[in-house]
Amino acid sequence: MAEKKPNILYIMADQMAAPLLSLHDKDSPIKTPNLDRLASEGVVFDSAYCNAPLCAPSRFVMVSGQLPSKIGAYDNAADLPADVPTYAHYLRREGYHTALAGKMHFCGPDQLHGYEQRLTSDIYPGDYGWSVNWDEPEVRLDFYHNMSSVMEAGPVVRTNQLDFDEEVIYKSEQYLYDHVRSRTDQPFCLTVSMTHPHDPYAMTKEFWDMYEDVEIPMPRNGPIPDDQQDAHSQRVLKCIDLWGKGLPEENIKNARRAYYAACTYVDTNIGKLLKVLKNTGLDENTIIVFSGDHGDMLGERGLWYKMTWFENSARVPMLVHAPKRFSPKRISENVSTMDLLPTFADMVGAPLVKELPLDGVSLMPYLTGGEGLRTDTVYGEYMGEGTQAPLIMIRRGRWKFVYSTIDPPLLFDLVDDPEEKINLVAGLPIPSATRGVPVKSPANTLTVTTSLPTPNDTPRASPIPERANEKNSYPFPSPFPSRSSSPSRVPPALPDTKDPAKLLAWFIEETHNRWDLEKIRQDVLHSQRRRRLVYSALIQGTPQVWDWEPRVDPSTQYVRNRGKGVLDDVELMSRWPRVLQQAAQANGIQI
Ligand SMILES: [Ca+2]
Repeated sequence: MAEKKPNILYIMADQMAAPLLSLHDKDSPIKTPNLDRLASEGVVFDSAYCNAPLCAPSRFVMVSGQLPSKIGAYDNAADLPADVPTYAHYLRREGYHTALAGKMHFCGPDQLHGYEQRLTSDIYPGDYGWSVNWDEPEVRLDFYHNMSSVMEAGPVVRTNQLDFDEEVIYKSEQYLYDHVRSRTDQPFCLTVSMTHPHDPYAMTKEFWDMYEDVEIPMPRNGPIPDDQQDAHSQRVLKCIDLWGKGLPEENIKNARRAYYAACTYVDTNIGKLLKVLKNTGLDENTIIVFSGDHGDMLGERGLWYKMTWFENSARVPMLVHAPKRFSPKRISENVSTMDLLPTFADMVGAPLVKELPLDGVSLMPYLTGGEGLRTDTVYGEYMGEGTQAPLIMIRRGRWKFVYSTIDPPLLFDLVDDPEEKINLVAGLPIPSATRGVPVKSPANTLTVTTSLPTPNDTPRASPIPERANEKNSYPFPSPFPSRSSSPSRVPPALPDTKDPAKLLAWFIEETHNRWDLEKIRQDVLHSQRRRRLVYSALIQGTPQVWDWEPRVDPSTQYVRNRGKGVLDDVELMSRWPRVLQQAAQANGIQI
């Protein structure tokens, strides 16, 4: 008999910063005993990144294995096309029951993207209302973060997010019970996606009190004066309404304590799922994967939330637990959540369709220690709020390179400077090879010729009094057009140098080979305008609702007179272990 295909339980947290967790930092005060156990028995990726430090774009990349610009994953109202293959499609083709409990932030009419069953609705809107608007970058939209999450941090009885995650975990537990009772011949891939420890920083007293006697450390890098922040961070500070303002230390500590408590809440929920796996026997053949969509600056460098490529914002926890298949180890090379689709496909033996585009690379060589491509490279793209042009990131070996056409580039040596204090290319001239056609500030280069809806036409948008600082825009040259339409997934080898000027030239060369940043910027603008127009129409008249509605058919639940059989049969089928099985086990008989 062929070996049974493994189940996959993929657990996600939202905004969980890898550098803060005890999973990745043994000195962390954050209490996550279940994750710690999984880590000690599993394969831990200590340098795992998201490919877009914002919720929806990161998740779309994660489910599809493709970079944001390939699939239109620009912001938190982007529409992932229904014909983009996801890991759910690949596994479902292989006979898997694919299900999603919790958040994935799909926007648009397809709210499933290959998941056969979605157990809950999403926590965020499924429409285009949160589109970013680069035509009017000075307008601060009402859905942008502000600092109320920090100023109001503390213990609570209940929140919107607790409503959500309690349902997510309950439905996930129930899914596992249902699976073992009615679908044991079919493998499952269940994605459990919690919204914690995402802000607001508010958690129940049960978890808040667990940090009563814990010294809550302040950020390692305190606030940087606004005018000394890098150009992108300056825009983010305006975006989150923190520009020119400070935060009281007490509020920062409360926010961090509540965040720690929320991480423990996530861990406790993971413990609940592990318990069900064990009690049902599903733990024998289930690969557990844990990761997230992005991190949280949580006050580092004076920044909060995400939207930047700094470690706290961009690095995500990642572990794979299947001790019988993959022996415990730590992986220090750079990987990303974009690699999960080919990894899941590898795990279940699903063939990838090689004619289809894919940017991720299977992590199986790291898991098994066997042969295979190890790129040690992460590519990232960010086109959401706080930007006005694509902000790309290349993480390779010890280096992290961040580039856009409107900001001075950043280069950090993560080995010598893990806290990213020194921009090695600050003030260096841009290599001559890149001096092409100068561009004006992106906000000014495009003329809107038709009367497109602006955020003021949509509900609850508000202009901010302070205009974006024109000094934020640098007259850097436009990159050359892409030299290769489909760059190889094998990245170039690192040059044997630590000379910042040489590294800058090398990374800029690769950037221009890999991306046509001006074309991407135009695509982003067009996508934004399309979505603003469609959204402004769909909120008129009878609203068109795309929010997923979990289907519950009461005629198939519990005890009914039709369909499920008589009362005794229903009780028998719903009981686990089954009475006969229990009797056999008690007598040591295999059935
Ligand atoms: Ca998120």
